[in-house]
Amino acid sequence: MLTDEERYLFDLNGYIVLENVLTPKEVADANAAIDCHIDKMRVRPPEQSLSGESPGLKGEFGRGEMGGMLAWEEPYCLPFRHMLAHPRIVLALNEILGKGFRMDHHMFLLSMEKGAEGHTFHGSSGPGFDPNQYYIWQNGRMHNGLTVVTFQLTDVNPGDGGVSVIPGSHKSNVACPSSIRRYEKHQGEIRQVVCKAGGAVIFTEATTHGTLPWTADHPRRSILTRYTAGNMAYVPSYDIPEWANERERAVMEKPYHSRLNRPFLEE
Ligand SMILES: O=C(O)CCC(=O)C(=O)O
Repeated sequence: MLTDEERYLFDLNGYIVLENVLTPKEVADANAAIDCHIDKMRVRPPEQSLSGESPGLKGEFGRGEMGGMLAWEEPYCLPFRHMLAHPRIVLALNEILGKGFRMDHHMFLLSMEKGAEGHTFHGSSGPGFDPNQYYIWQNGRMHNGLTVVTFQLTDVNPGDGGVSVIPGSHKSNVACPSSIRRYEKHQGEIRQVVCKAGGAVIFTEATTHGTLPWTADHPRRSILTRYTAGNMAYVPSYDIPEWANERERAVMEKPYHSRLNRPFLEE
């Protein structure tokens, strides 16, 4: 369950920030594991730029990306497996997505050094209905499609850049104009999501969101996992890896109806 404040803010804005989800040691362990695998990081080349050549989003180089951490050798995988089905995240997703929610896209690290480019704004709010990415309030509860959980492994302070949203846009009925998606007009409507290391940002993909170029001296390190409701898949589903324990298996189940003995986590 969300707290009353979290439910109100998620419904109002299309995202919430949970503080202190990870302990400082858990953050340090995750960062140390990344440091040990840093050779696997791939910086997006210019031909795969995400800035759309927008002057406000352009950078000197692309963002860094790295996947596969759930399958790293022990102990390096452990901080990430802990994030996958973290009790606090389970509580929140049981309400946002419903019990039996599943990991849809694999977990990955999004890293940005000072000067890294941003990402044009996108999301599935209006005017058509996107059956994979939506926000609906019906029968006294919310229903969401694809939903992102981002653990911050370094501080995201005001003005640093990083993930940014148009609050309330998950309920918009009108397509977001290109000038706003490209951060060329009405920049004041865009809110950079501030969050200390160890906190987690949860947003529905229906919310118009993007990335502002990174300006801080310290790198951005965010662990992104996209979850969806237990009956749904955005990307083709994958086989459950052998290393998964019962808890991890529950969030990696294939998509099917919850009535068919689908496992679910309480917290
Ligand atoms: O900077 C972020 O965390 C947002 C990234 C994003 O929206 C994307 O990769 O599609």
